[in-house]
Amino acid sequence: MKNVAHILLAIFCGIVILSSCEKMNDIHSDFLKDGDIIYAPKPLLAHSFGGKNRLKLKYYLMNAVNVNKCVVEWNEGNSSRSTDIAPKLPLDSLEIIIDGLEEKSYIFSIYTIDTNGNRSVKEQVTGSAYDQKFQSGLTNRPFVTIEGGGTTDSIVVRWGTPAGGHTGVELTYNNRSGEPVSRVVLPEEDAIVIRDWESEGQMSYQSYYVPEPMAIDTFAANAEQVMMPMYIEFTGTPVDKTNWTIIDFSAEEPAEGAPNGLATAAIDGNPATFWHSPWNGQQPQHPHHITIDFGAVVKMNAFELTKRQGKNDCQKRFTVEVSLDNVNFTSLGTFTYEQANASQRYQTNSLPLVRYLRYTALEAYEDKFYTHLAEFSVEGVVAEKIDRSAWEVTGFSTEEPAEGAPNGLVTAALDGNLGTFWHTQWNGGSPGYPHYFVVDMKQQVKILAVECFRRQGDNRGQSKYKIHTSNDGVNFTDQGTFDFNNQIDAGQVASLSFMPEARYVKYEAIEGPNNYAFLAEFYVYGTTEP
Ligand SMILES: [Ca+2]
Ligand SMILES: [Ca+2]
Repeated sequence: MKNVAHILLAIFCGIVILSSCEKMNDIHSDFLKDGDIIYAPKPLLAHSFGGKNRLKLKYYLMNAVNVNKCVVEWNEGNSSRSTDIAPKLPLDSLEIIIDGLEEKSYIFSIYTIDTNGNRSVKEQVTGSAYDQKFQSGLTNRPFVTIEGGGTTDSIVVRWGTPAGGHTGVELTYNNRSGEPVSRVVLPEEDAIVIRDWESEGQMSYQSYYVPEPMAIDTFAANAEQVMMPMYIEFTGTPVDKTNWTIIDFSAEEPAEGAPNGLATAAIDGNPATFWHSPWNGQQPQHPHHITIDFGAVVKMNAFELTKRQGKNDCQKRFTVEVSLDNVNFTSLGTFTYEQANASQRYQTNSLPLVRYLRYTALEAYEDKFYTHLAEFSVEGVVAEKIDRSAWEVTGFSTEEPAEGAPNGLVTAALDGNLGTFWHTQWNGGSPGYPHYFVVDMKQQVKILAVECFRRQGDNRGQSKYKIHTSNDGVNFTDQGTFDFNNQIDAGQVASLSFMPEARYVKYEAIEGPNNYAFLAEFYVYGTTEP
């Protein structure tokens, strides 16, 4: 648009200049009354638009009576092209494509010829044609991540900052019916949501560029491939709120008569009661927040808000952040509530494992300073901490009871006592990584997560581990590699993307600052319901 505006402005200026030129031409004509040389109207405001082995020249003609040809010369006059034209009066814009050009810059001379054979003065313009040299410098817009994949319906593909001249990324992948799908990510978008994809299929992506802002051709970087995540059917159900507690809130207002107004009224399961931020006396502005402790770890696939009944000045924009430790929160995004809806459900783009959830109202309808909310609800699967009493250790790399059993034994990582730990051998030999143990849980568990505690107060242990699962104790499937912060005592929960159903779990420490590994406690979270 900007360029169009520029050109229009240029034409306008051109016309102004031209009008004064016309007067000059009149004087000129007087001089040439006896007719030595008569010039045809000169091409004006010539522009070049680059392309692939070609370019487009655009120019204007004013009052070009009798003009019927345009000639373009380049390569110092060694190449030329003549075109028949019939310019409209009084002003016309004309275009000519010059093709068959090798990749370089050119100087073009453009002139017209009229029906009497009079030529115009030449207009010069520079332009470039592009080919392999430009093409070979192109790289794809950086692909950052694919998030999600355990949900029934969506993943988010994120993209880095595009290089100059980028016009979009084209994605192609198959949907679950095996049909090819093509999507475009525009330069101003940094993420795209995909809702139907073939499990572990290939996605091909290719970035497009123009060599100059108004180029007539687009060039593509070489296509690259990335594997799409597994598609997993995940059916969450409404999570029971009986054990939920509000552990933090910005403020509440019981002036209408508690429980109304209290933060707890937003999770009491009763749509008729509501949390309300203060309005009686103090009138704090947005944001307003509540933090909920589910009292359990939940694999969450959706959440739902119910507005205060019968009110139109409800929440308009809000954020939801989730956490496993009430310290580190991850944002699920900023959402909009449709004013007309009594309640509204939002599906998450990934399946976060959540113990603590912070809801923050950012803005209300009708520009109200306050917020109110009847209910916050969640859908997902509650991950129970699997009972370890029947567990049996069926294998391990090494263990080291030299500090006095049970310390050092694998079973010390499963005894519920943070003071005891499994330790790999250090007495009479200190084998290096990897170190592992295998437990038989004695039942089928759909595993959602594991939780590990380091040997308390000791930062010399492993910093990375893998989880493998098996149904027969022989054939194991790699469920991923996880970072482990060996600087903290607190439990660290790692979510398993693919939610395997398994009886055997293998913990494998793969990296650390020393040869040995140790672990105070190891828990599995999941569900044993079919
Ligand atoms: Ca309520
Ligand atoms: Ca222990």
